[in-house]
Amino acid sequence: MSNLIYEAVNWNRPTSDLAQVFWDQQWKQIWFPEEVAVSKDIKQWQSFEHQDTYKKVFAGLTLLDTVQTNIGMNQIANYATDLQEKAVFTVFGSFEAIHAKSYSYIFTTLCTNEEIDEVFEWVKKNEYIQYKANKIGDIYDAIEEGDTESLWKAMFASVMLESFLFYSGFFYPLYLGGQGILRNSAEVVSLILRDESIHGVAVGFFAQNIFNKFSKEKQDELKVWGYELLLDLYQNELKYTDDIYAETGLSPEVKAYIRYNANKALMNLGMDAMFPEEEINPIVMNGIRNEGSTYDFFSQKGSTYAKAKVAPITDSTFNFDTIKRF
Ligand code: MN3
Ligand code: MN3
Repeated sequence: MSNLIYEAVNWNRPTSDLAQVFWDQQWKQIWFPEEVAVSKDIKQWQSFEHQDTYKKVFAGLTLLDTVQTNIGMNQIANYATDLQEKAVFTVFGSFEAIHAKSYSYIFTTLCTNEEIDEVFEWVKKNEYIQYKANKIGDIYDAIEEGDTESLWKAMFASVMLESFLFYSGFFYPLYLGGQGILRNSAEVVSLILRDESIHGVAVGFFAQNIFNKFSKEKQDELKVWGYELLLDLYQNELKYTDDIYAETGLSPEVKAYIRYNANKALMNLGMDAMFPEEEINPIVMNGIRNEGSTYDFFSQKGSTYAKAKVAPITDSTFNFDTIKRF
C-alpha cells in the first residue's frame, strides 16, 4: 500500500483565480438535447438536398466530442495540480459527454439505423477526421506527472480542438439554421457552442497561468511548437473541409470561418493571431440565437429553474485583464 498524503478539495479557501467563476457559469448553462424539439426538423429533412454532408458533419463532431470526453478533459483533470481546477475540468468533461450524446439524439430523430451505422463507419475510415483525433489524442496521452510543459501542451491542444477544429463542423448547421433550415438541430449546436466558449476561455486562461511561469527561452520554444501544430491542423482542416463540403459549394466560406476561429483559439491562449482578418458569412456569425429561438427549456422545468436563466456567453462575460483581447 502506498503512503501518500491525500489532500481534500477546500472551496472555502480560493486556490485558483477563476475556478469558481467557470464552475458557476458552466452549471448555469446546463441543458439536455431532449429539451430541443429536433423532431420538428423531420419534415424539412426528408427533402433536404445535402443529407450526406449534414450527416458527415455531425458524425465528425461526435468523434471530436468523444475524444474530448474520454481523453481530453479526463487527462487534463487528472494531471492539473490545483484541486479546484481539477473539479472544473471534471465538470467540463461531463458536458462533453452531453455534447457527444446530443448528436446521437439528432441522428436518432432524423435518420434510419442503417444510415447511422453507415456514417459511424465512415468516421473510422475518413483519414482527415482520424488525423485530427490522433494528433490531439497523442498530445493528451503524452502528459507526464509533475511536468507542466506536457500539461500546457495538452491544454493548448484542447483549445485548438474546442475553439478551432470544431468550427468546420459547426458552420453547416449554423449556416442552415440561420436561414430557417433544420433550425432545431442548429439550436442543439448553438447550445454546444455556448459551452465551448467557456471551455476555450477557461482552459486558455489556466494554460496562460502555467505558460507565464516558464523562462523566456522556454516560452519562445513553446510558441514555435504551438504555431507549428496549428498550421499542421489547419492544412488537414482544409482537406477535411473540401472532402465533406464538396457537394455544397461552401468550402471557401467554411475555410474563412475556420481561420477566424483559429485566431480566436490563439487569443484564448494569449498568443497573437495568425491569419489576416476577413469577412465571415454574416448568417453564421449571427448564429441562430438572435431571433425567434425555438429553445425554451426553462419554461418546461417550472419556476424553480427561472433563477438559473443565463445570458449567452459573450466576449465580455469574462472581462479580466489577464486575457489578451484584440
Ligand atoms: Mn464539446
Ligand atoms: Mn468543450
